[in-house]
Amino acid sequence: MAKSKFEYVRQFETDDTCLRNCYIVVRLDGRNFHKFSEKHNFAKPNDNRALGLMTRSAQSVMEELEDVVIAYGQSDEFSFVFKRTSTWFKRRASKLMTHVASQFSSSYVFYWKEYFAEQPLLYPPGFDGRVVLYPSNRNLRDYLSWRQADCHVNNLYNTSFWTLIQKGGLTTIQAEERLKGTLAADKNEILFSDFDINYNNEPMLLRKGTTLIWEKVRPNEAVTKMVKLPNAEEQKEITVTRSRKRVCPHHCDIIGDQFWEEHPDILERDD
Ligand code: DGT
Ligand code: MG
Ligand code: MG
Ligand code: MG
Ligand code: MG
Repeated sequence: MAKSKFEYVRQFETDDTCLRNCYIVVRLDGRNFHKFSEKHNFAKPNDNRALGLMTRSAQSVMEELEDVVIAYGQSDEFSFVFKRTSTWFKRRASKLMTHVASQFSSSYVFYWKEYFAEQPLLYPPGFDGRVVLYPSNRNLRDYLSWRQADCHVNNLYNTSFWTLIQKGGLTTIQAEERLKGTLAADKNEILFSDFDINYNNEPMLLRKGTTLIWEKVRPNEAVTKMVKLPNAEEQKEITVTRSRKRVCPHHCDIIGDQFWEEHPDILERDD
């Protein structure tokens, strides 16, 4: 077909192909969730409905898009890791990122009612996205460790802050003052001696965030299928084993080696 004289405008498109061999991480973050959480009466410091909805939306991203091997979320953010050999959308960063962001956002609205039965959705939420490439398993694990450490630091602070207010009767300004300059050990101590709260007994979901991975439902269920063999006229019944997989949430430590040793299929070899 003859090209129109307008075709040249394609050349203005920039190449954003992600470097080969790298894990492609797309991180989404809720836009102005400070306000969104206030307007929708999120419980402080953590709202289980909101966390559940984030996880449900991330699950939808993994089920609908190809090649996401692990996702990690906390607060109003979720990171999605595409396998390093993925060729989905020719590894074009903008395609991958926008598909993740739009699938996530529409799912967040679609599933809202399942999590916030009594609370109407007052306006359309948005999520920003970014793409980061990690060339080695160490870099990728350090990235995920960084996000989980962030979850821990923020949750310890927020738990202490809101306990001082909700149980200690302090104002927000007094609570901020009380926590100024405190280290993790000090916050643990405040929670323990003043409020009888052992931070380590707080729910794993809140301390560790949510990790989603693919797991086999049942070890290789056998299915009988009619197939036409390549050089035969008739069909033949054969038995194939199909491993059905499902996205499963974990709320465990992903900084140490144990999780990775227990799930050796998530990462591809470095060489
Ligand atoms: P941004 O990301 O720059 O558009 O602005 P924000 O406001 O989304 O800031 P960000 O992402 O650094 O912080 C997340 C906000 O969301 C923070 O104000 C606390 C709020 N948030 C997230 N999860 C919860 C929750 O479970 N309960 C409550 N009350 N607030 C939450
Ligand atoms: Mg932000
Ligand atoms: Mg945000
Ligand atoms: Mg955030
Ligand atoms: Mg199209």
